[in-house]
Amino acid sequence: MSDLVEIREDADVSAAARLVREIGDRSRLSGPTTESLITVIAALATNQLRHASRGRILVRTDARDGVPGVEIEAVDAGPGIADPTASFAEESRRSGARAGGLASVRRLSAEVDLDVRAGEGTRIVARMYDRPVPRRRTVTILGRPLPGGRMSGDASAFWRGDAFVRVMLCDGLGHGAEARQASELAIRTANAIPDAAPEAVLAACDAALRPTRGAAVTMVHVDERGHLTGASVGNIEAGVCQGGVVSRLPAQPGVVGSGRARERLRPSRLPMPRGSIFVLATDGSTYPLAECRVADTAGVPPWVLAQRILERCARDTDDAMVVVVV
Ligand SMILES: [Mn+2]
Repeated sequence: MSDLVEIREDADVSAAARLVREIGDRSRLSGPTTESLITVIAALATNQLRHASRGRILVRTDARDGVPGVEIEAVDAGPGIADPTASFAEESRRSGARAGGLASVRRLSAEVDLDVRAGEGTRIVARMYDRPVPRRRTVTILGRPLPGGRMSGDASAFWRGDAFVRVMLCDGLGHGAEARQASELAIRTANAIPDAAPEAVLAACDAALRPTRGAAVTMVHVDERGHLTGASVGNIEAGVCQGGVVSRLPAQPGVVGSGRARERLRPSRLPMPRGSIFVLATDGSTYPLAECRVADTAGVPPWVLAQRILERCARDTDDAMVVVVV
C-alpha cells in the first residue's frame, strides 16, 4: 500500500500527518510508532516548505521479519540541504533556531537514506518499524557541480532489495550537461537490468554509452552478510574502511562507452563486515579515502563523513559526488 502527498502549503503538513495516522491505524501499528511517524512526516514536510518551497512525500507500508513498518520518502527539487551535518544534529538547548529540523527524523527512524544534490534537490527516505528489527544497509549520496557550474556531470543511484543494496556512481567525462548525459544513461542502463552482476552492468553501459562522451563508472552489490562485489572502470575512488584501514576496490583503466572497456571486466570482491563503511567518490575529490584513515569513522553518521570529504577534498575545477554505504 502506498500514498502520495503533495506539499505546497502549511495545510499540507497536517494532511500528511493525517495520512500516516490512518496508515498507522490500518496497519495496526502501536500508538507510539504512529506518533513517531507523525513527527517524522511533519518534520520532512516542514523542511520541504522551508527550504524547497514545495515537495512530495510518498508513504509505503513495509514489514521486516514479520514486524510491520512504514517507509516515508520525501523528494523535492530545491537547492539541496546545504549543511546535512547541522540539519540532522540534535538541537542543543541553546539553539532553538533549529527546532523543527531533521534531528527527529534521525532519532525516530530505524534507518535513513539521504540523497542531496546541490542545485537539484533532496531525497530523504526514512524507515520505521513497530519493534526493533535487524538493521539494513543505508546509503548517503552528496554531490555538487563545480563552483559556478549549473549542472553536475556526476550521477549516482541506489537500488534496495530484501537482503542487499546496489549502488552506482558515474562521472561523465569532463563536466556539465554533456557529461551528465553520459552518467544519466549509465544509471538508466543499470535500472533496466536489476538482476545483472556489476561487471555485466558495466558491459551493458560500455555498449549503451557509445554515442556519448563516456564515463567513469563503479557499480557495487553489497549484501547483508558482509560481502561486497563490484566492478569499476576509470578513476572513481572506492574502498571499504574499518578502524582507519582502507581496502580499495580495484578499478580498470579506461572509459565506459569506448566499446573496449567490456573486454577486460572482472568482478572484485571485498569483505564488508558490520561496522565497516564503503566510500565512493568521483575524481572531483582528491584523496577522499584519506579522510577515513585519519580518523576512526565508527559511529560517525554517513552524511557527516560524506560532507567532510566534499568540504575537505573536493576540487574547484570539477563536479564532485560522494557516496557512503554503512
Ligand atoms: Mn570528474
